[in-house]
Amino acid sequence: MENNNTSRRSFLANSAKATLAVTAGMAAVGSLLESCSGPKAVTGSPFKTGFAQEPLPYSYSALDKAIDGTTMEIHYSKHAATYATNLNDAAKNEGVDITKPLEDVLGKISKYSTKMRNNGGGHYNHELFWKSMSPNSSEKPSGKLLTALEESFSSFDSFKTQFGDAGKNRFGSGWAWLFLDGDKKLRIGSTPNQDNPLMDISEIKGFPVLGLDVWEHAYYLRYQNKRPDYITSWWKVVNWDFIQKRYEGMM
Ligand code: MN3
Repeated sequence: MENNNTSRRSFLANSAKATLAVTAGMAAVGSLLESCSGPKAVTGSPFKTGFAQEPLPYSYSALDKAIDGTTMEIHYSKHAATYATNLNDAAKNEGVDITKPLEDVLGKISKYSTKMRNNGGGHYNHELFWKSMSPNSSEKPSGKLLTALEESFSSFDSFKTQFGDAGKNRFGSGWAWLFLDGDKKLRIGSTPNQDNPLMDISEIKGFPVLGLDVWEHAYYLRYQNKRPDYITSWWKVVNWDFIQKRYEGMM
């Protein structure tokens, strides 16, 4: 009798364990599916962007080896300035505290208007873009960023090709991105219009390390329809010192 009770108890205990094991297994599959559905968003970035346009860190004509001064002037003082104005207008209408980082809004952009999405993204993307260029480009990163690019994309040249392709293949207007996913892995992707990987509605999610504007307004005066030529020239003015600091600040 005692033996029967013992074996019944042990059967029940084993069934409970089996149920737990199955449940744990399902949870594991669940989290695996979740991780397969796309890169996780990066949280806790030390980088913060304000709502006002910062001064351009060089003259309009300083990047002439890649981008002419007239394009830079129109781009910064008209296109980007308009995004900043419209962003502040949307923030006022939608009760957004502009003393807080813009990143907070972009992370939950689905809760705001299309005006906030287009202009919040437009402002953030351009603020990053201006800083990502310099007349004194080293034309290649070094240190941890170079190592990570080589590990992720097999070589620096291969990274450039893949990033360039993301820009060339973006249909219509948008951006090419090098970004860090939630596992701190470097990835390449692109977004339409003024979306970016910080946005909760974006197909690619993570923290932007380097972004390239492939809207026609960024290159049309000198390059007309030849977006690939613009991208090839653009590498001459990438501010790798800044991009490296950005990358290392996130690691
Ligand atoms: Mn632009």
